[in-house]
Amino acid sequence: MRWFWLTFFTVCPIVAVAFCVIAPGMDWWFPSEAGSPLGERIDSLFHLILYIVTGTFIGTQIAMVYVLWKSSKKDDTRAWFSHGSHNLEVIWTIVPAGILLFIALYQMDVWAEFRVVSQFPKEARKAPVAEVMARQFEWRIRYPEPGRILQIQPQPTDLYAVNEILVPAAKPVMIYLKTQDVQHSFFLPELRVKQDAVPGQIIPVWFEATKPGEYTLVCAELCGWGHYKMGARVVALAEEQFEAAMEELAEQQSDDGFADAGDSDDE
Ligand SMILES: [Cu+2]
Repeated sequence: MRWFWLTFFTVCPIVAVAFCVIAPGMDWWFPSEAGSPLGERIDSLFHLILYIVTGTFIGTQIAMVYVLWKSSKKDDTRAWFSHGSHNLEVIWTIVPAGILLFIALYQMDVWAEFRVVSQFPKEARKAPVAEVMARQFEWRIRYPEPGRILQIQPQPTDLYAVNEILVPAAKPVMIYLKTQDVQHSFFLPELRVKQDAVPGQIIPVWFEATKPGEYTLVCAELCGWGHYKMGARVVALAEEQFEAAMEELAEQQSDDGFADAGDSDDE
C-alpha cells in the first residue's frame, strides 16, 4: 500500500502539469487569443494566477509524498500525536495572505480600467455607440442616427437592430447595457468581456476589437427557458465601413415604403 499511495500522489502533480502544458495546443484553453488589448492583460492575470496555483499544488504534493514516505518506514518506533506547530501555522497563514494581497493590488489597474467609468478610455466615454437592451430572449440594439450622440431616452431618429451589434474596429467603444425583464449577462468570450445586465440599471460597458471581424455574444446568465436562444454577435468593421453601414441602416429605416410608388406616379 505504501508504494501505491506514494506513486499516486507523485503522479498526480506530474499529470496535472502535463495537462497544463499541452492544453493550449489541444484547444482546451481560452476560446481564442484575446481579441482586445484589455483582454490580453486579463489573460496575463489568469496566467499569473495559474502559475501560482500550479506551484502551490506541486509544493503541497511534494510535502505530502515526503510525509507519506517518512511516516511509513517500517521500524519499531511508536506513533506519536502532535497538536500542531505554532510556527508552521503562522507561516502558512502569512504566505497565502501575502500572495492574495499581492494579486489584489497587482490586478487593480486592470479592474479599474474594465469597470470604473472614470477610467474608461476617453474616446469611448464621450460617444457611446449603442444601447444594448437584453430581454427574454434576444438583444435589442438602439443606435443614434449618424452624426448624433446617443441619448438615454430613445429619440425618434434612433436606429434599431436585433442580435447584431455593429462597432468600429481598433477603437475603444462604449455601450449602455440594460435589461427589460430579468437579469441577463452580456458575454463576449473572445473580447474577455462579461457584465451582468441588472433590472433598473443602465450599465456602461466598453471594449475594443483589435481586428475587424465577428465576435460571439452570448447571455451568460440562465434567464429562462429560451436562454439558449440569446446567441448573437458583435461585428467589428473598419471605420469607413462602419460609417457606411450606419448610413445604410438609417436609409433603410427611414424608408416609409411609399418612395417607389411616388416615383412611378411621376413616370
Ligand atoms: Cu439571457
